[in-house]
Amino acid sequence: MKAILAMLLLAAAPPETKPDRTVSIAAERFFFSPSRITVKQGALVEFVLTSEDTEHGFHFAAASVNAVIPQQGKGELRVRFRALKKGKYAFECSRACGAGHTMMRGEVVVK
Ligand SMILES: [Cu+2]
Repeated sequence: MKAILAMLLLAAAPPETKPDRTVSIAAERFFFSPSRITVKQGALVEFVLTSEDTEHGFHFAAASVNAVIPQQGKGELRVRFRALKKGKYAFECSRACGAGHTMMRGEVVVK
């Protein structure tokens, strides 16, 4: 199963447009790898999130996204945004995945 979400850091990104940058992110108890992603201001970015174990969540408030990363082998979550504003934007796991769940976070840096 493949989920594609189009969303924004202020501006919507049409799903048919080819992203400027694609970043693969692995989720695993209890971290994202990489957990810090630097992107250029103005870039259309696509994250491809997969799990190395159980189901996780991907809550990225700046882009109004909160979606499920399927468990290992069950697919991926694709998330798109246009990085319009410079700054640091946090994301975190939003599915209770165990003892270290609240530590499972990262950030997007727009430069
Ligand atoms: Cu979690």
